[in-house]
Amino acid sequence: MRTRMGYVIPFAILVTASSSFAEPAAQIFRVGEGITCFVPKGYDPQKTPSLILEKPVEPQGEMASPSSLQPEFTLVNGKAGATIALSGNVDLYGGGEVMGPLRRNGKTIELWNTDNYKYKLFDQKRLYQSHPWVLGVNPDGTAFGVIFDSTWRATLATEDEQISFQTQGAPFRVFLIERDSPQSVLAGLAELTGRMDLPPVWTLGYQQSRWSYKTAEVVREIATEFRDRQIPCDVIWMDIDYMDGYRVFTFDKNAFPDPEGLNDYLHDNGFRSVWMIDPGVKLEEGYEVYDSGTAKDLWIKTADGKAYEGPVWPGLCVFPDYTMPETREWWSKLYDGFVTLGMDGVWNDMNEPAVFNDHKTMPSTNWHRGGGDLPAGPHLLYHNAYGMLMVKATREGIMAVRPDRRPFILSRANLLGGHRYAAAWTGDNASTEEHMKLAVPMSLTLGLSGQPFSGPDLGGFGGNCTPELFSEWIASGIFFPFARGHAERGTPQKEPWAFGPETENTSRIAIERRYRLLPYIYTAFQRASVEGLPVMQPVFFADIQDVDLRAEEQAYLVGSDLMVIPNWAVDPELPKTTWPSFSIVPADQEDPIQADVRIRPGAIIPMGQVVQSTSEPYMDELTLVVALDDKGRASGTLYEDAGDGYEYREGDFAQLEFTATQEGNRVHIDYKRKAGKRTVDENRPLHVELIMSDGVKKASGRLGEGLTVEL
Ligand code: MIG
Repeated sequence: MRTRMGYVIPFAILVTASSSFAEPAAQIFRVGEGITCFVPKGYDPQKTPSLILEKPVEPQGEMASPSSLQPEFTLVNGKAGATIALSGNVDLYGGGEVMGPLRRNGKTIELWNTDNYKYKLFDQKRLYQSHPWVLGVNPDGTAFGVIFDSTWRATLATEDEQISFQTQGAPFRVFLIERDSPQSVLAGLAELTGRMDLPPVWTLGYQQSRWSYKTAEVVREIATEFRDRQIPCDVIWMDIDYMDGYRVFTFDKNAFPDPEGLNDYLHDNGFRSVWMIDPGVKLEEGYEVYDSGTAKDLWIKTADGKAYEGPVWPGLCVFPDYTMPETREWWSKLYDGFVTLGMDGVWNDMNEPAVFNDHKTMPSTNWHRGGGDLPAGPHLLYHNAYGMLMVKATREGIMAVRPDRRPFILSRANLLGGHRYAAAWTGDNASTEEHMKLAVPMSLTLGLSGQPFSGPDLGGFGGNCTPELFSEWIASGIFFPFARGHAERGTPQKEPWAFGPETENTSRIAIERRYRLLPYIYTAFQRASVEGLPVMQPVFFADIQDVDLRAEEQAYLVGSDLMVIPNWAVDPELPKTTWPSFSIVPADQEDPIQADVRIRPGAIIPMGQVVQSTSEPYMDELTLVVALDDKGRASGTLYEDAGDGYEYREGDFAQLEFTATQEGNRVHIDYKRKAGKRTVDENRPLHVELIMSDGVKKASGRLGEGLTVEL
């Protein structure tokens, strides 16, 4: 450790002559490969605890070689900030859940988790989640990332000349990751903030939600409709109306008299269920959740020490103080007796926390008591971490009840690093073309900010959706990591069949395409869970030196080998090497609304069969889509395991590597196991579809035999 005061201060004084002061870090040390930690004077973990990092960092000596990127720290009236001067043409990304373009140069956002209905409020500068993180990509493809390790309310400005982060709280550390590509910077982000656990495979199927399917009977009808119409679907979602007067962990006795029976019915028909739980607890004596939390004194307090009360759906509510370990433990235990009724997943909504008032949340002066590693502090400090602490406790609760299954939690609010606990949907969008298009950079940016598992309400939440819009949205959005249709109460039905036969047909084809691609998508998730890379990736990842691709935000990649070009894309900027299109299900050729799906030259994409849900075997037959590179070679990976549970951690998985090699007029396809002990059925039928410029060459055989395609 050493200080850098000596030579940086004169510079700092020069550029900030008019403001009070800006100074370099008091301590600078290395914490990983290409990762530097900058600690300002006055940093105190008791004032700015780290909730973003997965675990404390250990100094590993001095910074390797002094970087040109040096944060300068300010502290004005107790409010800490940091700026990093940039030189050269850096393309900036990140900031998590944001409105607007993928490329963030010239943008300012506010980090203050906000219930932002139809993204209309607060000048569109704040949404439901906070990611104090910037990714910078240099013209040559080398890259850097910056974590501003603070949850205090803040503003993040990403200008061409500098990045600045201004908080309303105490000094904080800055982590700088400098590596040779944006992909390796994101791997570095995951080294600091952790990796997403591998989700159960059913969460990668299509999911149907509405606020609300109001009775168990309606839920059964929706499920039946999917099966009757042969539209694949894995999950039906239960929104707040299943509860008794919006009291969390209760059921409306008339509408949902037998939740366990409903779950059984859904399971028998190949569906899973996800049920909503909000943080606000109805203030009502005699209500078990209120009484037990009150007895233990677990509610957030006002500045003068009373339990804070604010209105949400159930009427006046109190709010669990998740900064307290005893609150998290109590909250976790509430899920016992809940998920034991057969809930497969939990949906945590309203956890900004949202309160029905002009500020959309509780006063910043409210008081959290902390405990364990967390100091006591005002809501101004903990607001942005509230959703994350809630879903952490939710996750622990579900795992305690059902340790053999992988939990699934969807959260509206979250914080950088919160992908460790929950997936994200992008809140209350509207059924507009603008929001359909905006969803691409929004989920891409979440992926570039460490959250691999996200997606919008397909078809749009608020307002009416036209048949044309729904068709375009499901056709282009079905390949997002999280693929769920949802709709606001009071809007017309938005299930795939609600718009007439043409839209139903387009929806079915789109959803079938996703199901055929599940082996590839699951492999991409597995890779994300190990390497920390996003599942949905920007097109510029395909060629990080091609600066023409840096702002492309209509087309997107899934994993590194598959590109999706929405039918509505206008002049998308594509890689200079042409990626060939391919057909996923026969019907996609006759439907112009389907997205153009392409494969990277040199890649092999594994596909399965169309099934109605992942509860059916969907990989009994394998199809390999192959595109040779200019050397006549291709390769690809398939990861498979039980699809749920943790036995894969003991080796019950198979990671297969496929290769294609051209020799004269023949292309040989081979496979070998790269890792894992799971038995692979070598008798499994194997089909190859080799995409050549003069058409698709096909061959079939058995997995164990290897195949040769004649050109
Ligand atoms: O104040 O539970 O974003 O998906 O349907 C609205 C009802 C509360 C907001 C969520 C939305 C959900 C709705 N919730």
